[in-house]
Amino acid sequence: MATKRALITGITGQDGSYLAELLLSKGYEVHGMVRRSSEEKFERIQHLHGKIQLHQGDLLDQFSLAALLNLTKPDEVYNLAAQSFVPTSWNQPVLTGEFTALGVTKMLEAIRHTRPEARFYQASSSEMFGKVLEVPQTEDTPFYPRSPYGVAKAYGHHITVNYRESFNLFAVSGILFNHESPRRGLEFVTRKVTYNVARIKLGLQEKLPMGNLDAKRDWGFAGDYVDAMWRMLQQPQAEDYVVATNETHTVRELVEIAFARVGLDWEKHVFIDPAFVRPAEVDLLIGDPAKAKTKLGWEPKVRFKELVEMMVDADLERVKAGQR
Ligand code: NAP
Ligand code: F7E
Repeated sequence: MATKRALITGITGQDGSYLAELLLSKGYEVHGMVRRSSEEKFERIQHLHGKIQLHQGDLLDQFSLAALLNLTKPDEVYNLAAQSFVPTSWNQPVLTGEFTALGVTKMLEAIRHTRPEARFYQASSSEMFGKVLEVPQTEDTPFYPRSPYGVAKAYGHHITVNYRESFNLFAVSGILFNHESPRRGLEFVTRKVTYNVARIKLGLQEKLPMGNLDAKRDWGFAGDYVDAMWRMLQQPQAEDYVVATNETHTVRELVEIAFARVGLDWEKHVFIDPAFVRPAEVDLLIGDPAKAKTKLGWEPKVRFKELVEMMVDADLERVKAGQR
């Protein structure tokens, strides 16, 4: 069988790095789109150097997308690139809309005109459910986004469905709930906690400022979730799927488990700093992945406590080695 080719936007991000590993393990030729930067670090994919092919492009530049599709001729396109941090979306709502919403249309247009046979995955988000209208959330739960990021992702979801229905593209929207790993960005709550717990344990700092400890999330492991993305593109029909663990936990539980892992009492170190409280909150997320289980044969392998402990252990090693 001919080698399959995949193009990943956002390959330098958390999910991009795990997806690239997964596709390589399946024998794919993997191409990644990267933004031009004054310093190319690409830390998350350093270990894949020589195994993947990187090309410059930007979601804001329609022609760069079409050129990349012409050059790489992918069978599958995974659109993971986005401005993905919710608080930044209140400070830079227009930029968030350009990347996270209109960027999807730019990619879909590029596919439609240059590579219509490619299968397309759009990285949609549980943030679209926001002020939830149903518990647990399924593929049929209506959206009520609570941030410019959530609004932009809702646009990305709808335009993906619209291009599937209008132009018969194989385009799917994966509605993924929070997923984390030792490669998670330091500003997201799980990694913020595990990294700072490691620093506190090693005597490098004393206190940890936090926002809303009552918020509830359905947290899974990024390595499990990229497998669901791939499975969606192997189906006979393009459909949308919720990917979640069907468990919800508070930020407080996250903090408790992380500090307990290193034998510390979180209440001696954590304080609430209003700077980390959001203008509008998503209070409760819990997804129902029944469709993914039935149709994709997908189930999460790593559960919440194991995930948090894995991240604390990894951060302890990193901080001891003087790394971030
Ligand atoms: P991430 O670590 O923040 O990575 C985002 C990626 O997008 C980075 O590679 C970044 O490149 C790239 N990017 C941003 N703007 C771009 C632009 N204009 N042109 C080209 N590339 C651009 O995000 P993640 O956690 O891996 O998430 C992957 C995707 O899934 C995102 O779309 C996110 O919104 C969505 N999602 C994530 C979760 C989650 O819990 N992780 C849940 C649901 C949906 P640089 O390295 O150059 O910044
Ligand atoms: O916040 C609360 C905060 O920033 C989780 C992105 O991947 O998942 C992610 O979005 C919760 C929120 O992720 C702090 O208020 C408390 O309720 O880790 P987060 P997020 O906003 O859920 C979705 C599915 C995506 O699609 C996004 O791209 O934790 N929280 N105290 C805090 N959050 C942060 N960041 N920092 C705090 O100090």
